[in-house]
Amino acid sequence: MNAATVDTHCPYCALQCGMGLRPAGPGTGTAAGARAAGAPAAGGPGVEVVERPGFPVNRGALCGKGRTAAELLAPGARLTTPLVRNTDTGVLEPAGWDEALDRVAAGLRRTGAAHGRDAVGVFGGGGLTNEKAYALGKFARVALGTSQIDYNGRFCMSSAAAAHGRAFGLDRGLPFPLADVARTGCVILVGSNLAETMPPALRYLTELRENGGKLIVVDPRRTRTAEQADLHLAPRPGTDLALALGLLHLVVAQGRTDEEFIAARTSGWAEARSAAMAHWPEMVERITGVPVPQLREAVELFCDAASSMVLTARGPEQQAKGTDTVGAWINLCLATGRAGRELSGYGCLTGQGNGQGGREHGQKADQLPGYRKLDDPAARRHVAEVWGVDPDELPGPGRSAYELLDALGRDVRALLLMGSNPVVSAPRAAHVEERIRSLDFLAVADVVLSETAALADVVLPVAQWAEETGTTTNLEGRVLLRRRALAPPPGVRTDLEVLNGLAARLGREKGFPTTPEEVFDELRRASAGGPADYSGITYRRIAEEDGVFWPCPQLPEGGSPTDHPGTPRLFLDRFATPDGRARFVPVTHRPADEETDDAYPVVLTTGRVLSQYQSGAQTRRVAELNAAEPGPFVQLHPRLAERLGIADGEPVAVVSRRGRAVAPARVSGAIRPDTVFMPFHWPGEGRANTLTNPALDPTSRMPEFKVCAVRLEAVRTGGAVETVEVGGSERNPGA
Ligand SMILES: Nc1nc2c(c(=O)[nH]1)N[C@H]1C(S)=C(S)[C@@H](COP(=O)(O)OP(=O)(O)OC[C@H]3O[C@@H](n4cnc5c(=O)[nH]c(N)nc54)[C@H](O)[C@@H]3O)O[C@H]1N2
Ligand SMILES: Nc1nc2c(c(=O)[nH]1)N[C@H]1C(S)=C(S)[C@@H](COP(=O)(O)OP(=O)(O)OC[C@H]3O[C@@H](n4cnc5c(=O)[nH]c(N)nc54)[C@H](O)[C@@H]3O)O[C@H]1N2
Ligand code: SF4
Ligand SMILES: [Mo]
Repeated sequence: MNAATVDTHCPYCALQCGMGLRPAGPGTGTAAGARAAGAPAAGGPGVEVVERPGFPVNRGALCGKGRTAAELLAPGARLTTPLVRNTDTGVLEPAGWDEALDRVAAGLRRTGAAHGRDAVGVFGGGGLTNEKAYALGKFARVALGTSQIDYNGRFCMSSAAAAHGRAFGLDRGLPFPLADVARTGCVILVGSNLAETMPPALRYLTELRENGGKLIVVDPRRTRTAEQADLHLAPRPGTDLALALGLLHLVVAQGRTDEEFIAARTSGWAEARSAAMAHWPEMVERITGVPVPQLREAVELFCDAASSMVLTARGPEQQAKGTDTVGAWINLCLATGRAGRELSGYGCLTGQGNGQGGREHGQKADQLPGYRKLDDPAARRHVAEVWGVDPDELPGPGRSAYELLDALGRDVRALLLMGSNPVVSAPRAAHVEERIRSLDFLAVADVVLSETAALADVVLPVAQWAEETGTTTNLEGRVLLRRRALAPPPGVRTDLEVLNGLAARLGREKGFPTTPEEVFDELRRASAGGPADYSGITYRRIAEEDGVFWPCPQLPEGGSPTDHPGTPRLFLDRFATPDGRARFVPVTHRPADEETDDAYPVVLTTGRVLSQYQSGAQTRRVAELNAAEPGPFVQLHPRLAERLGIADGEPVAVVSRRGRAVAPARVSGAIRPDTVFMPFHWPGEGRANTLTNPALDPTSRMPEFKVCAVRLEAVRTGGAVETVEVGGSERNPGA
């Protein structure tokens, strides 16, 4: 690697793969010249992505998204000037930065003055760096004085976060480095399609099996990940809670609990035990469709291993009972002594680039930096002092993401949005889109003209990952440094500069620095003493140590800031609860918010494909990725397709109580016959979120993205629609 190569990390998912960026001439760079149709080719990206084999998490490997990430840096592929809506013509027109920021400040101020501070909302994203997430939360509470801030991480891992907090007293996605996965004895991977969503991580599962370990995958589809498994359980979507309870029932019935561990390190077992005992294996088979012998086999593999892990992702979490579902999997770990020990434990595979750090530093509705609670008087005092404000000035907790979007145009009448594209990614998206259109004022900071930015009154073009320095915290809780490798094109500013400019216009000249390291140093002080303590972490240390795991407090008196080693493994001595014991939570199965019936006899579940990322705002603009997965589809079983008279590739309409979406059928034996799957990366006719159910988990406020009831209609050429009755009686997948 030559001296000009800058070590940094991928802009996309929570694996935060290490990569290098090397200067490239104009018109060159990764897959240069292959930009999405319609994007003017005005100069190349300036840098190209190269491998960084020394970084331990991905050891040089990158997926196609990471490999092509530099494409969007090209000036012709992204926004390079602010856009302001002409009030006469209704058209977005190029404008100068002063005019754009004046318009945003005026729009936010006007709404606050007319309707109260809480009529102004802020919506953030788990892709924002720690510095940005911190500054955005502070901006909402201090510069706007509003309680109405939340972010897309609510749609992501909030159920696992809530369950973590309840059971362990602390929420860090993985309580151990990812590499530990290769050395444990058995992994149950629940609702994660790692092979497509974090491809370089698949090697740890491969190594696990090479080392003699066992892999169990729980997914209603036989995914590329499930194909690697020793045992694949394919439950009906929305029934993971019953499945986990059924396994725990068998553990107890077979006398495979770890009584010593339960007595020494946990509380609440008696209640959780009796709740689980109500879930007989035969009943669980009826609810989930997973045959009892497979349940028994899973228990054997899990308990026979000397150490084992349960890892969950969005499958079991994005349910209106996601918190209880994760709680049930944690109970299984606790009852078998598979937690708080080397190579054993429960972990959540966090999703977005800064999904972990983004949920720690204050862009969440109920939260202050350092994973502190907004309703805790001591937390308010500490953070108010760092911010130089009166604790009484800080607003209280606000609405959760969907509730905030649902309130737009009514209680919340102006919105500043940074790092999300809810027109595509929010549940019941047609309704959300209508709410966004009804706003008095919308400002969006983005790198491209996303579907949501296209509705804004003002669009602010911001710098991208390679053009600014900042930290992210990956799925392991490892704090990483992304380094600036090149300057943004003229006309582009950073998110921190946007917040600084707006704060100044709102009367806060001070307190919103634009230098990332200055923001990080303030974040360190704000987080000091909190659950996610970053005070001992510095940019220099991160660079020297391949990242630092939080908590990493700054040691007092006599110690130097570099003294604390960071915490790769949590809970080995005690859990983070007041008494140090992990808490069992007694949970029982309940049905999905929307069960199938005669009118809507099929289950719809949703998720991701390898080559597109999230709302697709970025990856749909990268030609190589778009060519690999150009559009939406409906994955359905051959028996279901046959009954509909649908051939592979023909359009099929999916109808739910929220709306109707049309996309080509992808006929495949790799899905249950009672279930269809749609990826959610596209807007328009094939938008999966037109269909999804915004029913919320009572604790985490997570929407039920992973299960709703639909019916299918064959779309005949000529436009005529034929509704075909399809029963939901078949249970066993791919059998
Ligand atoms: N290529 C790509 N990679 C990504 C992303 C992306 O958009 N594209 N996004 C990133 C982000 S933010 C996230 S959150 C992660 C998500 O990563 P994953 O959680 O792996 O992704 P999903 O495809 O949403 O869901 C995983 C699996 O859950 C299954 N599933 C559906 N319903 C159920 C159910 O009821 N129970 C169970 N057990 N399984 C079910 C689906 O069939 C799917 O295979 O990926 C990250 N990485
Ligand atoms: N049906 C269904 N819906 C889902 C899910 C599902 O599984 N099924 N998954 C949910 C999950 S887990 C997630 S995480 C959400 C994600 O969905 P979104 O919140 O829509 O996420 P992205 O598409 O990543 O949107 C990020 C936007 O911010 C821009 N951006 C990127 N970096 C920056 C930056 O540094 N600053 C600024 N200002 N902008 C930036 C991007 O260009 C993009 O327009 O979708 C959720 N929606
Ligand atoms: S796995 Fe995630 S972090 Fe790694 S290259 Fe792909 S998108 Fe980037
Ligand atoms: Mo996510």
